[in-house]
Amino acid sequence: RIWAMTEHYLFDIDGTLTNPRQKMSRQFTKRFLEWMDDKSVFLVAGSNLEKVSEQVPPEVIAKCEGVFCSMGNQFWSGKNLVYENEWAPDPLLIEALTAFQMYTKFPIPLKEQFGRGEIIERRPGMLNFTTIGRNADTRERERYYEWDTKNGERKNIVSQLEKSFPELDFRIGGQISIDIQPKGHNKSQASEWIRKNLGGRMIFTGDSCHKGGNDYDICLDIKKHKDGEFHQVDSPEETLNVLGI
Ligand code: M1P
Repeated sequence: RIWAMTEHYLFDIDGTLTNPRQKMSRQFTKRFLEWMDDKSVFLVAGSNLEKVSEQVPPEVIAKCEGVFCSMGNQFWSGKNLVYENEWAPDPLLIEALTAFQMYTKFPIPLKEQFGRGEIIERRPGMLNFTTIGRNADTRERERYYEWDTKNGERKNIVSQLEKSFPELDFRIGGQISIDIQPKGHNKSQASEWIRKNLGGRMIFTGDSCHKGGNDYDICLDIKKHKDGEFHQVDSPEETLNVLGI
């Protein structure tokens, strides 16, 4: 089926098909599943397959032609692992990230200082870093996001790290974290793979298409090759509007 398609729809997940780190809503799932009939659909996630499977219902994943995970560093077609990139981060990077976490100015109440989970999540070909811990709940995520928007912690961390590690890409993806990977190993790996292996037009939808966002590189790649279009959205509801459903 996939080979006969001339148009491929590519979607980011958090903030595009679901609210950040939440499950796809029932209403969204129903409308999206109907729309997917006879379309070639790919997911292009910043997070790993485990998280994608927590958020996206199995019936939606089953209807996709493929799932690019971990910023396009791993690609699944059904149960087949098509490719996976490996990367061993420099210990100096880990040290630098640990220091940023120690000196964060984000106010965390004393009683909440433990149990927020790891600050560095290693994924195939990349890592994800957050000063507040990956287990932060929705309320804390929102509190951090608001604080970070005003205080620019993540932007500041990125600009310092870019100077020390010019061989790496640092992208602000969701509400609390930064995706880090070797230069070029970003979401544009998905559009490159489709171009090389399938051809046709690509229509990408994501919530972080601005410069520095983790959807930026795939948008730039499609623009450069003039083989598709992209849509910046701010919520799953806006995605439905873009699709006209
Ligand atoms: O898909 C967008 C981002 O979602 C999460 O970001 P955050 O935890 O900051 O909201 C992460 O999985 C991140 O890797 C991903 O890019």
